[in-house]
Amino acid sequence: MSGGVTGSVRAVDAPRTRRLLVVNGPNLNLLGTREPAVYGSDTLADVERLAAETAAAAGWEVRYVQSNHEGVLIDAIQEARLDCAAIVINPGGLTHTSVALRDALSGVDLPVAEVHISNVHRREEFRHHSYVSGIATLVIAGAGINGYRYAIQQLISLLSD
Ligand code: CA2
Repeated sequence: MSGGVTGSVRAVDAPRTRRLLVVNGPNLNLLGTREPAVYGSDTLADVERLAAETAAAAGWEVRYVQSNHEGVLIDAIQEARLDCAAIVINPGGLTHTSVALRDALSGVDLPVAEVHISNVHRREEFRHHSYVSGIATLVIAGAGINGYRYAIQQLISLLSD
């Protein structure tokens, strides 16, 4: 036994990486192709470009994942624990249904920004509840794709203090 201090190697010994994971959930690959009145005309590629440019302006980088499969999103979130400092997530419809996604986000112990392109509180009742909001550091809804920009700026600001 070395008798040394034990604990979280990442938190205690490793410098925080300047990388964010940007997660987009089910059906967000369809952005810009349908329902422009609700979600605007920007595509997922536009969202990813905006995220990369916003992060780069502060000297950070982003990794993206979009999937229509809950398990793929959960795997990406778990992996982020190793080399990301925070997570920006638009969980899509899983926002309103998924305890498993919430548990994954909660389990990685990173700051989480929940983003919705539309103002979910002006929409159907079933969109008013989020399983993610209760564990999120911040929540942005109704700012269009600029919500991703604001979320990234705020997370970087929090992590730079
Ligand atoms: O406003 C948001 O960003 C949402 O997270 C989008 C989800 C919806 O279930 C949430 O209540 C609010 C839906 C994503 C589906 O996106 C589409 C985009 C274009 C066409 C069809 C679906």
